[in-house]
Amino acid sequence: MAETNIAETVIEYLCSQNVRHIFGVLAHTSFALGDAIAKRPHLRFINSQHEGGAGNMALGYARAAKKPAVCLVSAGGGATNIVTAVAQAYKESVPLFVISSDINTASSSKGAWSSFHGMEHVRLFEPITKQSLKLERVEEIGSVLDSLFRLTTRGRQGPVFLIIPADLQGASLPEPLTFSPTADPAAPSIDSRSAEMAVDLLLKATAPVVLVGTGVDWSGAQREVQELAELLSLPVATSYTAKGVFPEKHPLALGCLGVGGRPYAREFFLKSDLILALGTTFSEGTTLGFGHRSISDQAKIIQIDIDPDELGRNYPTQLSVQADVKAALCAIIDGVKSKRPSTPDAGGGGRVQEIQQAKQAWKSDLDKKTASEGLTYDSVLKTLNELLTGTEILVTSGMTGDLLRNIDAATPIIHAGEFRAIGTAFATSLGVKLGLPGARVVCVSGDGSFMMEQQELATARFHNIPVLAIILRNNAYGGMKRDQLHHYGGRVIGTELFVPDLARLAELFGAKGYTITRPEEVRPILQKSLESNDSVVIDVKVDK
Ligand SMILES: Cc1ncc(C[n+]2csc(CCOP(=O)(O)OP(=O)(O)O)c2C)c(N)n1
Ligand SMILES: [Mg+2]
Repeated sequence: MAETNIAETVIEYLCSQNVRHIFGVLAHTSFALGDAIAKRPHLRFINSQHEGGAGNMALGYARAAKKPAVCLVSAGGGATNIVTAVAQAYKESVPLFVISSDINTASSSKGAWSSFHGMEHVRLFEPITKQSLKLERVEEIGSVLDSLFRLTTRGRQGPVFLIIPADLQGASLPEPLTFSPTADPAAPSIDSRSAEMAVDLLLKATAPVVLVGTGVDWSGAQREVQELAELLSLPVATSYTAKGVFPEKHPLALGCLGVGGRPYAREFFLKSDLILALGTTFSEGTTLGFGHRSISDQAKIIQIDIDPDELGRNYPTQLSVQADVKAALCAIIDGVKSKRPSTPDAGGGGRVQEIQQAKQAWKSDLDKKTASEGLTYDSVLKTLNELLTGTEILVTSGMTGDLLRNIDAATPIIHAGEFRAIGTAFATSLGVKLGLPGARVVCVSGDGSFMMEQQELATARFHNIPVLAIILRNNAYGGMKRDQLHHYGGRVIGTELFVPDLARLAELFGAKGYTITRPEEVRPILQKSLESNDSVVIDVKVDK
């Protein structure tokens, strides 16, 4: 068999795992890896303008395609530039395989101070990855690749980091390794005693509710959540990060709980006597600070999560189940059906009605507010909500995510979650579009956030990745400026911005650009932009 080298082996391994996109920026130290990509036309190398953009694209791609995404960066600044995205992936449990080149072994042995790009890469990535490794010996390559790639999706998902010295990339292997596909392990399910207990608790409760996290999305359990909710008329809220994982137009949907939520979701949770928590961490945002502002101290909790470490971590549970959410729900649904054959729940109509009334009251307050306030975040998002057809994928970042409470999300909204990094939405939306090419992907971003990543318009153009970006411009880090004015004697520092004409900027990058300055322009411009599949940037000059 023909001799091969490490770089070829790495890329061949990725192909064997059905990787089709690699996001990153090349350097001299990674040319051998780049060349191995170049030889495989079915692989797309998406070179971003900054490694942070590549990381965010990979995050979006992994969330949209529901599989690990791969990044390729280079020693020194290339690797440090992707740190924010990797930290976010770690916090939000997104599977990323980050490969970096390292300098030659001989140079790194001289110490970080003496060599180009020298630094302690492995240690830098250790606290923000499931595993951070340097390839030290050629013979290790097969097992290192396979164990790291699998680690991204086993148990609680997350990123891994592998650094390969430039000289080792070219080192030869006497013959190519073969990678046989390994069967994924069966999803851990619920034991019959726990399933029975969950069913009993659900049937005995007088006001049970469901809390859905991103674990439901990853496990593909949306249909099961809906079925159980409908069987027992359970109101369903999601965490902030999982907005849209339970479709928000469903009659039992409460939207998000806590940050980014509508007030009525909290009321249902505070009145509940049982919370069925699915793939969610009871985070600071969801619980409004881990106390009892959104989680009743009277409620019993059934918590189901793939990660045993999460069970009971923030609130004591009545029943903790380490299982895949989908597998567990299937067993619980069967149990409910066998104990309660006369479904659907007779009293359920009442709860639906209660939700609908609360929702209506909230919406009419919003209507009044938006009618009197001119061109605002709320009015733009309200119109966007009316125009969405239910198939679009929305992407946002930072605090802008809180403001999406006006959107009735039909599909999961992809955003920085409670990591809340700004400067991430646009690049993330490009990754989402690559993961779901048939969808209209809509990025909603503040102007300050967009200015941190506007250069990725070049990536969209170069690689022909059309998304719609709606930029809400107030020439400021608006939320922060408001809080400075409020709490610091009216003094403002570092929160006012120069933002160029974004429609013209978009045109320079080959996209369509529109500017909105009056409320009546919002609907027609959003409508035609949603209906097209072009790269579009809309610069909305909000009044406040
Ligand atoms: C990477 C990063 N840097 C800083 C922050 C702190 N921060 C939170 S919101 C924000 C400003 C957001 O401004 P903009 O996108 O214009 O939205 P606006 O508040 O005006 O709606 C900043 C700097 C952050 N969340 N992430
Ligand atoms: Mg702003």
